[in-house]
Amino acid sequence: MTLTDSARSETLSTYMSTAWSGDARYDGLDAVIAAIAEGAQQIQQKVQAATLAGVIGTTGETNVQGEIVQLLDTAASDTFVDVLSGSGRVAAIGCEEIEDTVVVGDGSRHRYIVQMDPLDGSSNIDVAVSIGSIFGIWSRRPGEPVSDASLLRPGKEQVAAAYVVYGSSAVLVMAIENSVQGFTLDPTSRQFALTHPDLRLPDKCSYYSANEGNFKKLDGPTRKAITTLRDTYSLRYVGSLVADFHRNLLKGGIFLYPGDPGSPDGKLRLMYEANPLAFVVEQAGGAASSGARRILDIQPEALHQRTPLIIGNKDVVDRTVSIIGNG
Ligand code: AFP
Repeated sequence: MTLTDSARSETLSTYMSTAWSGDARYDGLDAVIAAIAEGAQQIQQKVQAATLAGVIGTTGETNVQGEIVQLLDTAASDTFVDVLSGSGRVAAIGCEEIEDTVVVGDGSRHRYIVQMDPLDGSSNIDVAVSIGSIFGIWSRRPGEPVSDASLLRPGKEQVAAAYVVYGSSAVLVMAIENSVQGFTLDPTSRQFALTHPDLRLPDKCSYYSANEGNFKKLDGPTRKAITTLRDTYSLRYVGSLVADFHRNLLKGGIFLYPGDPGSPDGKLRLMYEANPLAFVVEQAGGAASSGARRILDIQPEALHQRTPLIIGNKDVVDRTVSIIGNG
């Protein structure tokens, strides 16, 4: 992609000051996104200096998902809770690392509910592989007091979603209705510059991303779906959802983490991983399904629930879902 000078000189702050200016649906959203950008900068510095800064390793605890907590998981969770609370616009936060709802504020300016995976792919931290952060953003229902129930909203009600990849560069991708924009952190100015304006999935799907090591555990139809993809596309699998998703968004591809008879709901979290990325992919022209239904239509029953996820180019997602469903 060749960038014009005007695109490159646009920063996240200048973009937000004009992109939805005057649109009441997004009142105060700029403060929430700016908080995410601030937190992402802090995490990017910690990720780059991880070994040197002594943040590699585990806390010795397991999280609510039963997974080993890395030191950087805790640092990222604390950082994003801090900056989002400081934005003055967030009413409550749901976080993969925190069992209960974090209630931030109940005032009329506290308009947004944020659900986040503060550090996705954390088992990749100590091997210097890309990791990320993911955020789904809902408008609080007018007049509704903040409670656990305020967070159990289907993904289709999100007003925005964002993710950050901490890779060879730090990239923040933000979506609102019909618009997906990518910004790269300029290490000199410490600003996010608009480097990927108006992102759309390429028409051609190039890659499939799945944990092939799980193949033997899968049921027959899902195996058939995987072998069909294997026959057609190149395999790319990082093992950090954000990194796999970001590559497929830019290059064209499908990511799948299906359920299997032992874990019918798969591994990934509906509220922190599937919903935000499903929102992004749909605004970019793609699709996301659990295999049984559109991800964004699922009515959540619990904050930490899991879902199978099939996400990427719409035609390939539809074909894969039909093989899994009909097999
Ligand atoms: P970790 O945070 O434990 O590294 O898990 C990452 C993740 O939730 C997601 O980012 C990956 O796509 C997926 O799990 C990888 O899972 P497998 O290691 O089972 O392939």
